[in-house]
Amino acid sequence: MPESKVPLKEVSRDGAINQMVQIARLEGIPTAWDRFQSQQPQCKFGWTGVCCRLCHMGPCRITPRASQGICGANADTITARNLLREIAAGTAAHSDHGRALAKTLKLVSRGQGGRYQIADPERLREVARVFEIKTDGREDLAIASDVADLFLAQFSWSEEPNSTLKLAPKKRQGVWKRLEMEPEGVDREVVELLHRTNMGVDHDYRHLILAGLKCSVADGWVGPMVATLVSDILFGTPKPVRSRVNLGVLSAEKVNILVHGHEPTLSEMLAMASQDEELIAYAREKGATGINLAGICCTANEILMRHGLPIAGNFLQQELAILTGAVEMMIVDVQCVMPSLPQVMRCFHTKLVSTSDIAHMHEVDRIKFDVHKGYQQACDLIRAAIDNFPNRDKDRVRIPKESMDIVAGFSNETIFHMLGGRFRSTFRPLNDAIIDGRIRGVAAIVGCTNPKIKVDDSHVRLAIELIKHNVLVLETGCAAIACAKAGLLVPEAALELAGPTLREVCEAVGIPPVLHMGSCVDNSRLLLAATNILNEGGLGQDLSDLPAAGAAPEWMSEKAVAIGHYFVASGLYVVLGHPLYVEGSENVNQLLTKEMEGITGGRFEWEPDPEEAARKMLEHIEKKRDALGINKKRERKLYDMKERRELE
Ligand code: CUV
Ligand code: SF4
Repeated sequence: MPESKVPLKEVSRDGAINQMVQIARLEGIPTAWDRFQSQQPQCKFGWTGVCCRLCHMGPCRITPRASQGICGANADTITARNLLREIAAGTAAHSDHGRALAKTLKLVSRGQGGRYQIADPERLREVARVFEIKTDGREDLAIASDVADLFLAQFSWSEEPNSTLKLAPKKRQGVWKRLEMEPEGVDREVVELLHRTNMGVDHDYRHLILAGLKCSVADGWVGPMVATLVSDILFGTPKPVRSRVNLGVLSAEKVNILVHGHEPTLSEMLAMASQDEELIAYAREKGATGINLAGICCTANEILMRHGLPIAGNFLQQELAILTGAVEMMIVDVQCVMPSLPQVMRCFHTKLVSTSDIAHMHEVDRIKFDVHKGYQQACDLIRAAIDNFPNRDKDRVRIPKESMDIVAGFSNETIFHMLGGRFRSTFRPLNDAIIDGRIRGVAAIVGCTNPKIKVDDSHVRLAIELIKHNVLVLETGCAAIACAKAGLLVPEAALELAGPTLREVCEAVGIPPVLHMGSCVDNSRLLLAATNILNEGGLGQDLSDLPAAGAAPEWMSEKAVAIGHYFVASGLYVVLGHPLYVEGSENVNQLLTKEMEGITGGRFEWEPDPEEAARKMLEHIEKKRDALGINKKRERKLYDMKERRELE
């Protein structure tokens, strides 16, 4: 169990965060770090996963003098069951997001989508073809209707494994079949986990963990996959865009509106409405110079990728954004929205509006979002935000100066295009670079920020260490925002930090060494990127053969638990910056961190030190390179690697 250290002054490597936390303390407005402190010491039983309250004979906990709960469940059963419930919750969250988008696509196909339309017909047809939906001679809307039906059918039970699994490499599909790990509907898998973990059902920790992995496959390869594909169809497939990131993007003169949460549906309309001439004129009437729409967390990533709109911050900056005193309105929907926001809001003029039927906050305004009226609702919200501008107390505005350039929007389609150059779309140059060792491998850094860790610090140090050793880094979610704030997502600056051969490749193609691939649901893009590399040839048959590794150094969400599991179920090596709540069971811990490699080909590792995490990921990557035989011809280079390590 790691010690929870309480950072007081330097809670983050980001100066904007430190500055705002100090201001909050001076003004007596509590933030996550203060509450973190008042939670110390955090419950040891919770930390190690051995507290059970699955039935009302309990709550029970495993202690040196009580090795079983009242029903006889031991530490293995209890930690495994608790873990499964986290996976189920994370999967449920992602899948609701995917389903909401598929429903919107269905409405659009019926002509009931209001201002929503098929923004990327080419992507629609490409997706339809993958799923053997007829496209020739058919209207976009007819195709969209079939695609939406197919996607909506992925959630409920079907007799067949989920259709979207076929996006995975053939060999991996075979592994899932052999392990009986093919999901048959996302809802079904979530329900089954809840059933299995109900008092008195599944008690074998191995059997439980494998079920958890099956559900996680329904997460990664189904729910978020649907979310990403439909977002691309409805809102456009991301292309590289330049923008800015950090609290400094807030404007002292403009009406600041923040979107925060996850579903991109309403934020798309807000992005459109924020350009409306009439509304901009209205903002001027109220004394502002314009409208500044920016984002927090994953909604931010969505509007950044597709509209180049700025990002105000990642997860732990949500309270701090309001604390700048410059935010007229924060519009939230679902997931990662802290319940503390109304309390911070009340200290300022900021209006908080919740927009999801399933996410209310006490005494907070809400609207009932309606796809059909989406654009009108967006206009109304912006108007209300403008009306709030005169209430801003200019003397209490303190916007940190920090803001950084960022290039984002690296969808697979874009990477194909950039790598292939003018003549054809292909991943070949990337594979060649990996095979000849100029790029050692590919690493994904994903996930949240967490007050247990100096905010952003592990993300940034891990990324720097990896690119220094010629590993191409792919990022999503708050990890991408963290590295963006540190300047790693601008080609120029970051290339200085990259190893010489990675730099050479990136310069030739014109990409940064750290690629922003989107929001958390876009971790599906990471799975597809890995699959594309594999399909390009020369690097094995299965995802577990790839010189690749994943990490979530500062994660906090149950969604991250599900994500970690689907990476492992896909055969990948995943390093978490702090362990899952399983350390109370030696067996479960061993299964996840050691034995799993012999089952799915992937496994977990817990490693709080980012440089050490990088070293372990590199070691894994070199191990895979050795197994592929691509290190043989390069004895000299391999020797250099070893030599370098010895020197360190
Ligand atoms: Ni969905 S899940 S804190 S916003 S990455 Fe950010 Fe990303 Fe974690 Fe949440
Ligand atoms: Fe205790 Fe067993 Fe009930 Fe859990 S399920 S609370 S261990 S009696």
